[in-house]
Order: sequence, then structure tokens, then C-alpha cells
Amino acid sequence: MSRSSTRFDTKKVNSELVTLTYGALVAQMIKDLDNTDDVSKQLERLGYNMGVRLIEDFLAKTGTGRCLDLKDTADKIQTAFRMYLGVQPNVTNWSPAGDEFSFMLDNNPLTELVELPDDLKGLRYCNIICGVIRGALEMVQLDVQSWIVQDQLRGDTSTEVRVKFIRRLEDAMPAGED
Ligand code: MYR
Repeated sequence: MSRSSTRFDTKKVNSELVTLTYGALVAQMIKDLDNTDDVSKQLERLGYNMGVRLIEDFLAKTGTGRCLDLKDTADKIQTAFRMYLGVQPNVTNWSPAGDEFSFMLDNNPLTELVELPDDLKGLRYCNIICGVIRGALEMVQLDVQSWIVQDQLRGDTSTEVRVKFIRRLEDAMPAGED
């Protein structure tokens, strides 16, 4: 057998591994919880827990400083998408007040090869992404809400992840020093 026939694209294999592992995780949660809304909530919570840890890695690897404004934050999250999911979403649909925006993903590695049966159409399959964003931003004193607006699994052409700035959090004060 020639060497070339055993060569494979490592990036593609990694992304397929992510898809399959995440799919297996969601399938197990569906079995365990037996309620679509609870699974969606758990996926968001799981993402949140990942986000509060991932931010340290992101800041260390990129050497990034404090965000100047929400536009800067959006650009940094865009970079994080590229680093951790291997995709570059567009930042779009800014609200007139400038406190909300969306990430639009044409390709979503989490949903490739995935089909949802009709009884699971209400599942927020990609909620883990919303949780990661919320958890990571909370660690840099930004309270945000994030949710899925469009989902390729429900027949939309893109995955749209919405982010809304709520408020800047105060730095936690050590006990007795307020
Ligand atoms: C600061 O203002 O202190 C820096 C803020 C950096 C924000 C970076 C957020 C990373 C979010 C990760 C999302 C990953 C989605 C796959």
C-alpha cells in the first residue's frame, strides 16, 4: 500500500471526532434526562463550566488585553471560535443600541453529520456554545446572555448565536474589604 493512500487530513479528523463525541454526549443526556428543555439547559450549563476555565487558556495563548468595547469583545470571541472550533463566524446583526450582536456560522462542526428526529426539534443542540461564551465573559467581568437564533438542524441556512450585553460586573472584593 502506498504511503499516500493512508494519508489523512488531521484537521478534518479532529473536527469529526468533536462532532461524534459531542453527539454521543448529547444522546446520553437525552437518555438520562428524558426532557428536551432540561437537556438544553444542561448543555448551556456544561458550556458555562467550560467557558470559566477556557478563558484562562485563551488569554494566555493570545496575550490579549482588556477589551476596549463590545465590538472588541466580539472580535476576540471570533478569534476564539477559530482557535477552538476551527471556524470563523461573521459578527453581524448589531442592535441599534450596540449592546447585542450575532455570530453567524455557515459551517458548524458540532452539527455536521447530525440530524434531529422530529420529537427533538425543540432541542437547543448548540447551547454549549452559548454557555461557553457566557462563562468566559463572566470571568472578565462581563455579564451577557447568549442564545441560539437560527439552527441548521432546524432547517435554517446558518447557525446564529446571539449575544446580549447585560452589565459590567464589579470585581469581587475579598471578604471584609468592602
Ligand atoms: C477582557 O476584556 O478582559 C478580554 C476579553 C476577552 C474575551 C474572550 C472571550 C472568549 C470566549 C470564548 C468563546 C468560544 C466559543 C467557541
